[in-house]
Amino acid sequence: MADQPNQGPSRRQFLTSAAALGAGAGISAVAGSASAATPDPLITEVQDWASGLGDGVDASPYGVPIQFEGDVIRRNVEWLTADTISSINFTPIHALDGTITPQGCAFERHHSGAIELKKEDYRLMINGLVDTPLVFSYEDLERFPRQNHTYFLECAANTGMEWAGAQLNGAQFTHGMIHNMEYSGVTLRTLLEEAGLDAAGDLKDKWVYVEGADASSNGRSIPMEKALDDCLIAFKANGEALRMEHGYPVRLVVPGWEGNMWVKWIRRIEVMDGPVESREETSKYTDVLEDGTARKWTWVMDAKSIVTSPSPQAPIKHGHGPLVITGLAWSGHGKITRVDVSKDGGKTWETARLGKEGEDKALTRFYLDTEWNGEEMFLQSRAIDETGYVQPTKTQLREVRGLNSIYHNNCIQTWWVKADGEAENVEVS
Ligand SMILES: Nc1nc2c(c(=O)[nH]1)N[C@H]1C(S)=C(S)[C@@H](COP(=O)(O)O)O[C@H]1N2
Ligand SMILES: [Mo]
Repeated sequence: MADQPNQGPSRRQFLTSAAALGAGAGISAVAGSASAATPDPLITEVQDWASGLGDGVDASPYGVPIQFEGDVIRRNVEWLTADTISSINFTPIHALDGTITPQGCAFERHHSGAIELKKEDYRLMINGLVDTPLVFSYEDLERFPRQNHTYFLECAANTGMEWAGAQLNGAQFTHGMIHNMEYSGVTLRTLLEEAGLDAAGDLKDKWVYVEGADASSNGRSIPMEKALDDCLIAFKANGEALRMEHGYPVRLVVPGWEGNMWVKWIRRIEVMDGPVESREETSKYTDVLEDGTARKWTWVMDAKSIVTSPSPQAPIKHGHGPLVITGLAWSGHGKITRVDVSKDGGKTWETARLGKEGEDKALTRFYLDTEWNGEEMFLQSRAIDETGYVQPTKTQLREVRGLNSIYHNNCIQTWWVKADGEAENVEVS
């Protein structure tokens, strides 16, 4: 990883000159629109908020973002689905920074709506090829040793509308079927071992079938190796109870694997001799290739990245000079080790700075601290993970997959940033 390659002399120079001009005038002087000779009333005059009292501590039960951030919300695309019950909305990734997605704006995907399930009414059953079939209450689950892990969840359909051409104008819509949370829960291994796996015999070819308590049940088969590796039965996300829409009170976490397998309101885990081949792993969540045959068991989300700002919903509004280009990268195969950014549609690349070291199967924030003087850019980012895998171009992906796919589109995205700072979703060839 390159260490701050773009914190060059120009930025330091800017900071020094801003200080010399005096507070307040400095920032706008950089944009070339004001000088120290024009006093800024926000600096020179006492403001309302400093001459009276603010609000008292809030008597309402739970805090919400300040009103000025009211547009940082999940949004849906109305024409995408017939109704909002079996539907999806999108995380406002264009407006977030860092890596953690607050639950309140983390995208939701339901096949039969989000259900209200009380902790007291919650049961989790483990049956099938185990020594002792068990039923756990929520309180039972809380008595097993817990762990904390941060993982991304990406719906396999993320970017699925972009196969045939540039379609949706905004990172929220092209790449917003993703969130990244810190989960607290019990490992699936702990619970399977509690039920006893001896009855299953040789575990090598065994599977678990997991299903939810909602009407869709969203049943999926997971190979035993993954079930025993890093899956979590999670109760909390980002420190607090799961929101209803994310599976309250308990959901399955399947790190690095497609979001569909992260069963919400999880009610049953059956140890089996083979996969069920359920709807969600046959007619859905398989990838039809050019010749009409379908890839199945495409569980892992390959390395991918997106520039979140500037982007169509986050145009450049300030003047020329310093510009922070930022975005997110992730890989279901492990850690992100490098992210490159191109301003010319992939002809030349610069290595971005990672906000912090890449984490296993979690979002990584990248920054390219640069200068922009109104020139057009064809902005792209490309992620590289610890296996050495490099995120493919759209052309490379189409060569292998054709145009019949919906799921697992991890191609490089292009934003055309124009002279006025506005950005548009485009394809470059
Ligand atoms: N029980 C149940 N689990 C489910 C689903 C569902 O409809 N029912 N949807 C799946 C799909 S397709 C995805 S992408 C993720 C979405 O999780 P989220 O709503 O927390 O973002 O949940 C998965 N788990
Ligand atoms: Mo999904």
